[in-house]
Amino acid sequence: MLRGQIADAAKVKTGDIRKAAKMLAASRRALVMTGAGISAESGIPTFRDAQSGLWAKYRPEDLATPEAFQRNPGLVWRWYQQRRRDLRRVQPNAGHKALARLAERIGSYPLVTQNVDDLHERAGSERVIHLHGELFGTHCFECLAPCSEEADTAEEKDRATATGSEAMPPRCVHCGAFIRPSVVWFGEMLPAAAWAEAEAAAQRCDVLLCIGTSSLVYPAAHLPGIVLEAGGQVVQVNPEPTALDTRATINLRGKAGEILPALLDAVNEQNT
Ligand code: BJW
Ligand code: ZN
Repeated sequence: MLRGQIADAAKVKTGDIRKAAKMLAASRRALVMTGAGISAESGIPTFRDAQSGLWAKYRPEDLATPEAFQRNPGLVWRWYQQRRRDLRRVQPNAGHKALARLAERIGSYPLVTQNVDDLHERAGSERVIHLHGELFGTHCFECLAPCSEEADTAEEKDRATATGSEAMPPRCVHCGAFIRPSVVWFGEMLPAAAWAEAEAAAQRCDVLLCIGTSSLVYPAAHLPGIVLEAGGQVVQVNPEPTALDTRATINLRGKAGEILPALLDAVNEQNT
């Protein structure tokens, strides 16, 4: 099984998978960090992929800012509504599932994700820390009050979008300002508790498995450096070169949905 999967995981050296598996099996405090790449094989485009359809003329970087929301709240809201609809239609992939099963093999570990989707949770991972918020959450742009009634209202707005009429975000019941998605936009602070937990986990971890991120967005991109400076090792999984390549202890070049099941098998072999 392992040999077959490794053969499928093109370009990856069997030795590197075994070495990474040995590190993980021996680790006392592992940490996993994920980016958009892990959800790509579920059909969620990565952040820096070209957008398609209605959104092809916009760059995500130009929609994911407080300024964009203030300038055109309807446009930004509709983009997030579309992404919510897309997320409801997709399923966790082999990469998400392998990470959930890895916890059964090496013991529970924190899983820090930059993703706003819920695919890790749906795959069964338990200690998920969302650095950049969650797509299904909403709160007031002005008074920050959480909005729990968003879902129904949102469905109405979806219908409005489908029929071509202008959909605007719902209004806050407390102050009347627009409701926004509970995600972290450029220039905004990360949720303090999530960042503190991620930073502390990086400082004490002995192996970081870093999957599917371009390592371009800070402060998340600082986490591998924190691990290395504290004496830990970093295993990266990515089909493309990234900003982390030269510092990673091992680079497993390939798709998460292929590499992670092979890595899980190799960890199982270590344990038997
Ligand atoms: C596969 C695969 C497969 C494909 N398997 N892999 C200089 C230093 C430090 C900070 C800054 C700086 N200059 C500017 C900043 C600030 C800024 C920043 O980092 N900018 C950089 C672009 C330079 N950061 C911030 O603003 C952050 N806040 C902050 O710093 O607060 C302090 C502050 C306050 C005020 C002023 C200044 C500072 C907040 C960052 C929030 C990021 N938010 C987003 C949007 C979330 C909501 C939404 O989804 O709409 O988060 S941006 C976007 O990028 C999203 C992602 O979580 C994040 C990271 O992207 P990720 O996951 O790496 O995705 P991609 O697309 O980049 O890469 C995908 C990877 O997958 C690729 O490598 C593929 O090869 C790979 N892949 N298929 C495995 N099958
Ligand atoms: Zn409000």
